[in-house]
Amino acid sequence: MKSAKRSFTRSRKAFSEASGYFPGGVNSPVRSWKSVGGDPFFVASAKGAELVDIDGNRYVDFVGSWGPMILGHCHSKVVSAIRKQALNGASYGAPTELESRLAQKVQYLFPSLERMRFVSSGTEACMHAVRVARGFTGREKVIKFEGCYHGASDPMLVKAGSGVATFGLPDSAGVNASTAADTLTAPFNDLASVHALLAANRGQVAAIIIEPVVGNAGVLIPREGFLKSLAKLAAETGTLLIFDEVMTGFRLAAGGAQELYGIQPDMTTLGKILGGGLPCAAYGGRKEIMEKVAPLGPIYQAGTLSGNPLAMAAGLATLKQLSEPGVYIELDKISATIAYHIQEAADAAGWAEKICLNRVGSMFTLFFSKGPILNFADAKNSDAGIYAQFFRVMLNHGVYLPPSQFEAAFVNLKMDRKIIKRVANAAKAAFAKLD
Ligand code: KE4
Repeated sequence: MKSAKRSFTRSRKAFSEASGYFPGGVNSPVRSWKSVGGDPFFVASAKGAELVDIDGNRYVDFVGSWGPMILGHCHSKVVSAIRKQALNGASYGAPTELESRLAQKVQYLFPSLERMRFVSSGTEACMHAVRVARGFTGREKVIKFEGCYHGASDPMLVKAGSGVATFGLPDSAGVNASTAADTLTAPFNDLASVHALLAANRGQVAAIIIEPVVGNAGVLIPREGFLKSLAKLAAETGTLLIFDEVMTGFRLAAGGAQELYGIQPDMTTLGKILGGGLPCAAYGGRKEIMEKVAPLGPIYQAGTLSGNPLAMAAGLATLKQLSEPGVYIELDKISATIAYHIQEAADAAGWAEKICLNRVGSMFTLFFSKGPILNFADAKNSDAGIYAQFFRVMLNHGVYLPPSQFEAAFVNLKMDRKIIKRVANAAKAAFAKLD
């Protein structure tokens, strides 16, 4: 199927102008398309499953603002909720009942969140959750997993040092070695390495923070029993377990990965879908932990726009739609059908043995590497160059995949049969073109 010739003239012009304001012309690095090459398109509008760029090109959107747009873009109920609240004011910096209404919904879906705080980004949520864990336990170290991303706060921008007992190393310029030293890193799905880190740092680890299903290495799926054993190990060592569900919350199930895998973490972070596309995130956990947070306790955390009324209204409208019966069955059906067509296109073009598609519910990653892909080291063996080629051809056929091999693609409820057919045809054309 031939792809219509696409023009990117206006986007190119906009990108060059933006480069005069923002580093790399963008307000978040992954939007620059650096890892797939070429200049990013600039968006004019979005509706349902589609984005339209400023040159008038339409795309089936598998990025969905990196997760929030699970209902599809411009859902009428979300738009009217935002519009209605906007007429009553955008922000007050004072308590509103809207915050309690959203918290009530969140607590119903995530019973582990006995107390919570709304903040404005997943970075803030994870940063504060780690500080609260340290303040509550009086311990200084934190364990994270290679390939997991918990936002851009210093303690989280750390990569594995060599060997078990050695310290974390900064994963970004500007992160002090002394800060990085307190963040230890283990391979995902590797319980023995967590055991070893805890043994080598006995009584010093405040928390283990994990994406229960990883989205930021591409999708990595927890081995059977891994999360349960991790929770047991954390409890046995007085280490708090923090589920970073910024991406998986309200995505994998109404109650996120903790509902799907039946695990009660000590603390949870949420974001993305929680705000229905507006800036909203949350952190929280057991009452005895959260009662250490100011103004009740000595751990400080604050935010001008925390619990912003517009975001509360958008979040409430979004979660209301997600509470409809059968929504997650429908999402999984759409996602499974899309995955089937991608796999079928790969098989038909002789790529069956050279790809691995990791999927949990409505998030998936197509790795250009033979599976299984169980951790970040496996993921890094993928051919990012071929992924970039695949991305480009799919784009020219009107399908916008994440512009990085190490991101998750997100399915939304507006991906109907016509949309799925477009994706299937684009995948056939793309695999046929790969060298
Ligand atoms: P934000 O600060 O970007 O709202 O959230 C940070 C964060 C925390 N935890 C998880 C599991 C996350 O996925 C994220 C953010 N995800 C990336 C996409 N992989 C956001 C996109 C971007 O950085 O532009």
